[in-house]
Amino acid sequence: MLNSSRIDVSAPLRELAALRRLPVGTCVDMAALAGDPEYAAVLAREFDMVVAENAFKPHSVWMGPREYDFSQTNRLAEFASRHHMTLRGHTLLWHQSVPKWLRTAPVAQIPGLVREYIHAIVGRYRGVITVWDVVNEALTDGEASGMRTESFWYKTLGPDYVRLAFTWAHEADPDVRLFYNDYEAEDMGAKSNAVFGLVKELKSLGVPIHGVGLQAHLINGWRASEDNRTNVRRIAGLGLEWQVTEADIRMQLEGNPPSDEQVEVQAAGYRDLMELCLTEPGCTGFVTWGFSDAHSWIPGFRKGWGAALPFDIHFRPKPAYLALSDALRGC
Ligand code: 9MR
Repeated sequence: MLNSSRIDVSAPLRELAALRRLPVGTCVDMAALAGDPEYAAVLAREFDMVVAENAFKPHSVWMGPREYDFSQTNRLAEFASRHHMTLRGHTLLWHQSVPKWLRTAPVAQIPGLVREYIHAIVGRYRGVITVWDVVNEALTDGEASGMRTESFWYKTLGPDYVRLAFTWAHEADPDVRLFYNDYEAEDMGAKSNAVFGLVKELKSLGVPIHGVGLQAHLINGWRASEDNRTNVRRIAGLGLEWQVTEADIRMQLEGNPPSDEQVEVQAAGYRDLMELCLTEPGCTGFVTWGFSDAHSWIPGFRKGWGAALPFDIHFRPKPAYLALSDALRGC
């Protein structure tokens, strides 16, 4: 399928990206990092920024009141430091990551506990984590996109919880850059309007917010459009940064290997996404949600879909990798 002689890995993405002053990152599966030396080697070779796929989420760290398990987070921080990588923090408050024990805590205690937790984890990685996704996916899908009122955080901390979370994170580390992160907000539309409205309001209230994470979980065939440009320009127009935070481009496989055509179409999508970041104002990072098709959330969550990442299951670079590399080289 691949003509590997076309693919030049002599200049890893992180070297090319450094010349463009763009951090290039990926999420890390801690089990793969511990168990697969090839995974660790490709990760260290290609990327200069890492984010934990799951290890920094509250349900992984927050074991009880004032009880934190930093063993995995420390491992990732050590790996990042050893390989001269920066670390993104993902995430402080997400409706899908609520520690079980917290659900039965007295409601009156929850704001205090959350403030303590945010102080503990942000404080612990002060000066190490450069960007935090403070709040993840607070907004609903569909035409009437608005706050997820069913979220545990909304219900226990109140409608103002996004502002509170940013304020608490800033108290713990006044230098770390604080992001709001969401999916399907790359285009112009109801969801991205809601994201824009939320961050604009936070900015106008003087809340310490520095950027917007656009996850970019995309479907094969996606190409950048004028809408994407309009959308990121309006974010940058608020004086905010934006980053591509969870890029992958999934394709429908139904048990078959991807066709040559599918991987070429995918490469064009990756190239467009990187070019969007390189050519529009405000983009300060490009992160993929994994790098090898051997370790990706897609097949487990979207039956029949996969092959969403720039390396195949054997860690061989795909045309998508070459496309990212070409975009970074400006050719
Ligand atoms: O890829 C992650 C998967 O391994 C986890 O089981 C899941 C739930 O914690 O989260 C996935 O990552 C999500 C990310 O944290 C937020 N945006 C959507 C990502 C894919 O579902």
